[in-house]
Amino acid sequence: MAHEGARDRKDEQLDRDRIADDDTALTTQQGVRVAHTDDSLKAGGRGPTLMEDFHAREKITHFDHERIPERVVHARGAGAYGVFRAYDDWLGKFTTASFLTDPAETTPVFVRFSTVAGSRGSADTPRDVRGFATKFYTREGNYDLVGNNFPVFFIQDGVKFPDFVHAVKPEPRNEIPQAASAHDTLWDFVSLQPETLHAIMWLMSDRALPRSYRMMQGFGVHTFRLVDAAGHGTFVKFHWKPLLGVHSLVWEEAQKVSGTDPDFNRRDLWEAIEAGQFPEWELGVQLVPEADEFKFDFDLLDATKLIPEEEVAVRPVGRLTLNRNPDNFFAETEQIAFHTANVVPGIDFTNDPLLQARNFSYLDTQLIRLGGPNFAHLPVNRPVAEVHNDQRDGFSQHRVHTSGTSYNKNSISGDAPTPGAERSYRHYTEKVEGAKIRQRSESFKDFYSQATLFWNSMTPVEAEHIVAAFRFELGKVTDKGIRARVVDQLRLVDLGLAQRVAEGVGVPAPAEGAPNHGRSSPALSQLIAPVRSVATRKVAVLAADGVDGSGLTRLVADLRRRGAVPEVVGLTDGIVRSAAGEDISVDRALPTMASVLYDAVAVPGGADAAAALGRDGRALHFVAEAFKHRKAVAAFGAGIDVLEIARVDADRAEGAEPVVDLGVVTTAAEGGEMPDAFLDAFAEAIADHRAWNRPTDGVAA
Ligand code: HDE
Repeated sequence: MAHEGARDRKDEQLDRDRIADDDTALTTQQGVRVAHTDDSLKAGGRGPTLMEDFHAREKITHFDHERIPERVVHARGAGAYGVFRAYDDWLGKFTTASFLTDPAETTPVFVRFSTVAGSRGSADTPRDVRGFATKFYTREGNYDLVGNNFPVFFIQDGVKFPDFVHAVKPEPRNEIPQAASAHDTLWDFVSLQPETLHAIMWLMSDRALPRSYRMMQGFGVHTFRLVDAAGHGTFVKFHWKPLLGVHSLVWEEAQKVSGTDPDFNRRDLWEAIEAGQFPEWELGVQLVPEADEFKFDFDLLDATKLIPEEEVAVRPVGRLTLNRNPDNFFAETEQIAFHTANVVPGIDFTNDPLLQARNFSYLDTQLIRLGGPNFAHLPVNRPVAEVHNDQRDGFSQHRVHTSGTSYNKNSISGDAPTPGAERSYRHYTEKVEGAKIRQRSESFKDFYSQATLFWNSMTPVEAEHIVAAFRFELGKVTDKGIRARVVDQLRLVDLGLAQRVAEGVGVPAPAEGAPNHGRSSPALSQLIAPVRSVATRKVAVLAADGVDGSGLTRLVADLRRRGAVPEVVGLTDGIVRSAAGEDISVDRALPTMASVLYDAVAVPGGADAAAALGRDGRALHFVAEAFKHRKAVAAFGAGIDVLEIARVDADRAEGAEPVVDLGVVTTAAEGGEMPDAFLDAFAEAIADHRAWNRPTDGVAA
């Protein structure tokens, strides 16, 4: 569904394939109208079914063939269309790719977000990397930036990818556990393959539990190359920065969300776009002149390394806005085919061995997934640029080529389609030499420094979460020898980390580790300089009969005005009657919801309502759980009593003057008496995302 004024070129192109079935007659695939589809054709009411029932056979046969292989990794995803626009022509000095340099150009895009390990029907919130794949339908052909929400990967050479994926996927004998890394094979692999450690630090961090696809960064991971008009190259790393900031769930919450709403991230993306709250990211670049290729203490071709932003700043170059949900999940989100080798003039590869393997794998995988070489004809994959070549035939050929030739050179068709036209893609001319050798470069062999850099850059809360994650994951590993080997590796990242993890998983704590280099990169922390915003945050406003209606209405209106998404959660569905006798519609019934599906909770005043909520175990659990997960909690008037019963342990207001303590915001005033400062303070607490200074019993870690 489109929500923005002008339609882009891709949207218009899709009109050719959109089929609306409203007000139509039921037909077979051949267009023959079907009279009746509830009974098969039989010899007598209770007799055998007849072969000649072409409708039943066609219907069932098609159904039998509805499934295609799911992606071998990144099987579960959600996607949306949008647009990309460059801010200015600043990058024009480095690349000829006009979609990155012409601010007058609007480039349609499709973005697919995904988890990696789980199968298509798994939940959205396991501890996992998230895919962030963008197809730019540029005027010069499709450009795919197939990235992740971590800037580094687990392995350095693509030939190890099948090993890594087999290790992280469910165990081969019983296919347990689904969508989880907490099992023996993954950690066995990690303990034996230390190049994984840097990405493993990210995987144990809050980055692996995004609150929303709209609130995570994206990274191209590899070093790519921009190429200017004269053919000169510049190394580039691509970054996506969400305008809403980077925010995560806490682990217990993520686990519970897997049950209460397995579609949590998918739904969130869909609903935000339907509501016109279009998610946005800035595209940023880190540029490195070729002359500086060897200036770093790591190799730019090593995808387990990042360039610290403090060393090379990220320059914003444009903005991505997702503004349209797909019409059909299968046709679009499932059938979209990304490929790292889909590049356009001005963008090229480097010799990163992981990238080189990907340039083979993505085309190969589509052949089995989409059943043949013509998947580029599928509506979602079709470029908006013109396509002409001599490739012919194959399963599901959609094009009716009218040319009398399908080879080059030819004299019959005027040598068309003709290679070498203006703006043809020309590979970057790189001089290479070397012996044919199966060997890892020495420059790739520091596996620990950047894992340490990441660890050193965490705030105490983030570090605590990492320790808890290691303890959880290794705690699920049945082989104690594997646990010990992982701890032994962590010793080389940071001794304190290794000791804290060891203590939790019943293996001897190491006494000595490698010296910590002491360097940090504040940009790696989510909490040092967070983007604070109330926009799109979901707030549960608990209500029961006798609620302070004017206070509730004021609170809800105020949250909406600030861009938040308040929902009145009643003990049952329908309406609640306020103390003054007005009817207030309930948006959600408590038994269908859980605090883990909200960013904050508010308990309005009204003595009878507060008494009813205070007697309801679910309502009390809702409030207590939100408090435990360090979310913003507000109460006014008699609503404060509910906090008391739910054992929300923070100072509470006794008069109208608002009190803010540990992210708990209260005022004793109700209705029109409620001070604006109370509403302001609640909004501030929500914008904080969590009250990190609130003590917890370890559950929020
Ligand atoms: Fe992928 N990856 N990958 N990957 N990857 C696939 O392609 C592969 C890697 C990423 O939403 C597959 O169409 C190899 C890094 C995303 O459709 C497959 C290697 C990064 C998606 C494949 C890597 C990614 C995929 C499975 C090591 C981050 C989902 C289905 C050499 C920069 C795209 C498919 C979507 C999907 C192979 C490593 C990101 C099998 C061989 C590094 C976001 O081709």
